[in-house]
Amino acid sequence: MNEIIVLGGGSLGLLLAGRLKASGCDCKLWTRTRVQAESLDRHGLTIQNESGEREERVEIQADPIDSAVTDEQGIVLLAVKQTALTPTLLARLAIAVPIGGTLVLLQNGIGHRELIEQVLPGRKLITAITTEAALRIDTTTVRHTGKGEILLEDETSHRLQSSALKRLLKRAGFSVFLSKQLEAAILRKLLVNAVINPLTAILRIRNGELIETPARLDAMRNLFRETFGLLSVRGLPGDEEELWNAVKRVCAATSGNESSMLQDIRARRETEIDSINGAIIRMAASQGRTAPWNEAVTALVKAVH
Ligand code: KPL
Repeated sequence: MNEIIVLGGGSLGLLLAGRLKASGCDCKLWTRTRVQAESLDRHGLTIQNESGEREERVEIQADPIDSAVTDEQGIVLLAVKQTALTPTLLARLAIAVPIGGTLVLLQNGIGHRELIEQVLPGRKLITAITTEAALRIDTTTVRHTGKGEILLEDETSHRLQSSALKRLLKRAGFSVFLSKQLEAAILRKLLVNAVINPLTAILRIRNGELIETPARLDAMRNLFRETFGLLSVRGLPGDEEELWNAVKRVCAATSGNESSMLQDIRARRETEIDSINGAIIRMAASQGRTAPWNEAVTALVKAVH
């Protein structure tokens, strides 16, 4: 039996750990601070439904990452942003997760897998993507603001781990799929995040408000066009019009949500701008091109912070 651990007490971490625990899974949470682990031990973890009217409370074992450790069978879901993958955290993870252990990478953007491969050699890495939406209300409470999907990389050598995790996540109520084409899904999610996140953060609006006026749609279309062009050279499959409609559909489907970047700005946390639009700017440079729209939104997100 694999031990399931969620690293990160942010919105996604609390949601995953809370739902897994509520479904009977023997799941633990590793937090970055001792204070959060103590309040989870004291108050339990509360999951609210979309409107916040109904809530469910679970008891969960929470340990600060500083004193955490698992064995080779452990499956650790890294539910922290790329910005949290600091040398200190990675050094702690190298102690907490032995060679042979499994790490599931749930970060937005690109570039984190290469970093983890380098500093945590010998661990089984499963890249994952999720479109679940959640909002952290406080250190022990999360609201599930939108139902999405979880895609887990289907790699033959880690199939036992990904299938076990898929089964547990499904039992916890998530829609989970194993995918051999994760690279395409990663680039598609990067496109969505590169367009919606910085614009909603700069304008301080909900996702649905981005498609409400022609001027906002115009800015969105320009940023989309530039990003789509660069990502297609990198291997993003799909037709421009089809993907443009898909980005607008995400705004409509998550219309009441604040993007994670806007949530970070409001909470005065570091944003993921460098791993999303920054990654696009670096991709442009590697193609011998520039990315003026991505450069502008990157500068503005940093300026409004
Ligand atoms: O992934 C998201 C995010 O906020 O990071 C979207 C899809 C934009 C939903 O808010």
